[in-house]
Amino acid sequence: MTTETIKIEGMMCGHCKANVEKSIAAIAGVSEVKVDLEAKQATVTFDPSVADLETIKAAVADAGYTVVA
Ligand SMILES: [Cu+2]
Repeated sequence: MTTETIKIEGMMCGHCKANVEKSIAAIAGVSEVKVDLEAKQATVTFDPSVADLETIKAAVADAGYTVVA
């Protein structure tokens, strides 16, 4: 398992937070996701042999938010 933190712009409220969490949690290989609305970041724990950071970032973008790092 590996844990990565990604910075996300565009999350305004608890609904956005839930949206991002749901989108990331739906990816195969992701075991845990925590979104911090105030810090504008998501901390994701995943199995790197199944999921990768690019897939996770793409899911955030697909949900309508901007990955900045
Ligand atoms: Cu919102």
